[in-house]
Amino acid sequence: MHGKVLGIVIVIVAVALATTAAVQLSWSPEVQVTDFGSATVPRSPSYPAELAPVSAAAVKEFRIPIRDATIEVAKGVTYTGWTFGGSAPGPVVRVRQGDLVRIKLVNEASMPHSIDFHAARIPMNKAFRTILPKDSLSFEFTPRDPGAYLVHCGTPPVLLHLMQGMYLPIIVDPKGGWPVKVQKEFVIVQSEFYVQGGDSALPGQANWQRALDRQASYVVFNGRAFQYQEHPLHVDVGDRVRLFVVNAGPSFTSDFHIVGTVFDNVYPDGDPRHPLHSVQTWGVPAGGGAVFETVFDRAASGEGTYAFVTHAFADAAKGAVGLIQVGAPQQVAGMGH
Ligand SMILES: [Cu+2]
Repeated sequence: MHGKVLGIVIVIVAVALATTAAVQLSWSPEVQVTDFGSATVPRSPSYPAELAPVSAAAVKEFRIPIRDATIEVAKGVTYTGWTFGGSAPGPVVRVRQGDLVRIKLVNEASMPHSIDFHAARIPMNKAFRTILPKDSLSFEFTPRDPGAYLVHCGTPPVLLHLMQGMYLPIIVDPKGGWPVKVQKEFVIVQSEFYVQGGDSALPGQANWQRALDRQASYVVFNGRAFQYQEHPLHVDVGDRVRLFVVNAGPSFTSDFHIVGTVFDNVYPDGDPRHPLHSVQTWGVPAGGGAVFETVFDRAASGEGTYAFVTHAFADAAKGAVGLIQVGAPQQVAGMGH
């Protein structure tokens, strides 16, 4: 009798242990490690605006090297910049609300820098402090707020570090995913460059006075003037599209608009809990972000060419304009915008 009871207890305990082990195994957080030093953003033919879905790993680690780099800010115009990972903007950080995000910042450049994550709620003296060349800094945070956020160097003068190219976007997907299913997602980072001309003492370097005066040389999407006019984004007829627009500034607002359609949804700052509907143009402030959704319906905004712009047209004229090609339209050239 006793032996039988003991045997049953042992079996129950064994089953319980096995179940616990299996549960722990399936619940152990997968860690995704991304090194922005080895995965440099390809610049040719254009900064890759199309996004891959967020990974399911509950822990996401990013090694972000700070590097001096010569960047092309307009066709044939090079600029002596400072970057996260070798490009301006740097690579996209994409995570989910509730993930554990681990950052390792490594200063491989020639002067002190830092990193400021707008999506993080964390003491700035701890995570965003300036580190010297050859130094590194590690910190972690759990993003609580979904959206499209700016990441940038916050070392004074911040205007200088921003105009040099030190920014990248972070996208925080809502915990349960986005409420609207889309076929394609793109990231667009607007920024300005202030460049000393070929006749100056330091061609291709920062023009501090122009930056103070807000006299931008170029206003760009994803780091280079007019790149998506030459190399349009492509979607299929009928696609729903989500655009994550982040404005690095340093000083201008982006009046984001797509010529030929209306946004079904705009989420200011990118939080789907506060949607706006049927929006023509939405302002994204310097240091801000927003999420835009629209559909290229066959019956309405169907096959054809569409321009995305900042509707502040002095800035669009300096490079902040690109094209979306829907389907295979006859003509891409000859747009009025
Ligand atoms: Cu910096």
